[in-house]
Amino acid sequence: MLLKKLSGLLAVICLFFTLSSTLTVSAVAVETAKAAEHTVEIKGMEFSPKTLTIKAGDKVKFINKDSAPHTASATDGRFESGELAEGQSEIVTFEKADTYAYYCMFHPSMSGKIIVE
Ligand SMILES: [Cu+2]
Repeated sequence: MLLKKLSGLLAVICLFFTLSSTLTVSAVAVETAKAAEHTVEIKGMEFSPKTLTIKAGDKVKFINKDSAPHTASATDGRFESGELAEGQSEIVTFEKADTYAYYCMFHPSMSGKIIVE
């Protein structure tokens, strides 16, 4: 009788540990799959960092910290921030691995690159 009770308790404990380890594993998987968000500052008529390497699916936030308006515009048109006044930002998601060159429409000598791996 006692043995029966004990084995029942043991089964419950085993089930608990199985469930909790499963939950832990899935939580880690979700964490890893979560896309990262990076920031490119537009400051002093430059994109910083000028070259940024990210993973496919990651987001990049372009934020203008100059008093002059700027844009982050892909040279081939694949993304476009639109005009960003001081303090404004635009978030772009990069789904496909490739190299994306961009510049500022108002100041074409300002250029940068996003490398998506
Ligand atoms: Cu500009």
